[in-house]
Amino acid sequence: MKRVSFLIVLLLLLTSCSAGKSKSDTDKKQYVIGFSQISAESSWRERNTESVLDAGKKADYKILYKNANQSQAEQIKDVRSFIASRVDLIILTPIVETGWKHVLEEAVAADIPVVINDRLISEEDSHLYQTFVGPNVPIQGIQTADFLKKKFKNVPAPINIVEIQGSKDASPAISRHAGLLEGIKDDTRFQMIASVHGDFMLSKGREAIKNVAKSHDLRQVDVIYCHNDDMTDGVVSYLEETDIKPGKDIIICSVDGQQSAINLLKAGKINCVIECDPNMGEMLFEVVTAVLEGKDVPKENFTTGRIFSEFSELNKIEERGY
Ligand code: GZL
Repeated sequence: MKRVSFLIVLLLLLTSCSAGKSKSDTDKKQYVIGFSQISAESSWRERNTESVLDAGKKADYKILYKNANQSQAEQIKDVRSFIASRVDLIILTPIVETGWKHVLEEAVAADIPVVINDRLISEEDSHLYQTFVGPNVPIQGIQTADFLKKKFKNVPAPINIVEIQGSKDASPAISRHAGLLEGIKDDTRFQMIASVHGDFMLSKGREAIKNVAKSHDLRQVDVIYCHNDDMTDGVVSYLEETDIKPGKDIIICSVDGQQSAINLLKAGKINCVIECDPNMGEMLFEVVTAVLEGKDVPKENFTTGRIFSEFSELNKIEERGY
C-alpha cells in the first residue's frame, strides 16, 4: 500500500513538471542545418562564417559546419555527408560556379532544400536550389568603373588597367571582371592590359602583381583593380618595396571594405573600396526559416553595399568589424 501511494506521488510530480513547459516548447522541433563553407581565405570570409554561425545559433538551429579548405571536391563530400545525415536544409557557399549538378540532384532526390550563400552557381543549375542570399556582384564592377571615370575625368588615353582577379571560375571573380568591363565599355580611354588570378588571398595577390611586373613596366600602369581587400593588402605591400607610390603613381581600387582597406584608403595608399557586406547571417536565416515553413521566397536576396573612396568623408566610416 505504502509503495502504491509513493508511485502515485511520483506520477503527480512528473505530470506537474511537464505541465510547466508550454505545449509549443515541447512540440518545437530543432531543425538541423548543414553549412558548407569554402575556407578561411580572407578576413571577409572569416566574418561571413561567424555571421552565419551566430545567426543560426540565435535562431535556435543546430548547425553542422564544414570548411572545405578551398577544395570543391571536399565541398561536394561535405554536402554528401549532410545528405547522408538527413539534415533538414543545406546552406552551400559554392567555391566555383559549375560542377554542382550531381550533388544538388542528390539533395533534391533526398528532399533536402538547398539555400545558396554569398556566391552563385551557374544559371542552368538554378532550379536545384531554393534561393540565394548574398551581394549583387556585377554592380561592384560597375561602381568601380564609375569611380574611375570620375577620377580620370579629362585625362587623355590610354588609361592602363591591371586586374587581380579572385579565384578562377568563382562567381564574384567572373562578375567583378564582367562588371568592370561593362562599366568602361563606353569610354575607350580605358584598356585592360593584364588580368591575372590571386585566389582572393593576400599572399597570392602579392605574388600576382610581382608576376605582372615581370612582363609589364608598372610605371605604365595607371590602375590596379583588385577583386578583394586581402589581395589589395598584398599588392600594396609589394609596391611599397618599389619606387612606385600606391594610391598616387598607381590608382588602386578594391572590393570588400575590410578595416585594413579602410586604413589604406585613409592613408591615401588606395583610392576606392566597394563595400561587400559579409554580415549576411541574419538575412540568410530569415530566408532559411521561410523555406522550412514552406513559404514563397524570392529567388535572389541581395545584401547592399556602399562606395568608400577618396571622394568620401572618410572620418565618418565606422569600425568595420572585419
Ligand atoms: C564575395 C566573396 C568574396 C569576397 C572575398 O561575395 O565571395 O570571397 O570578396 C572572399 O574577400 O574571399
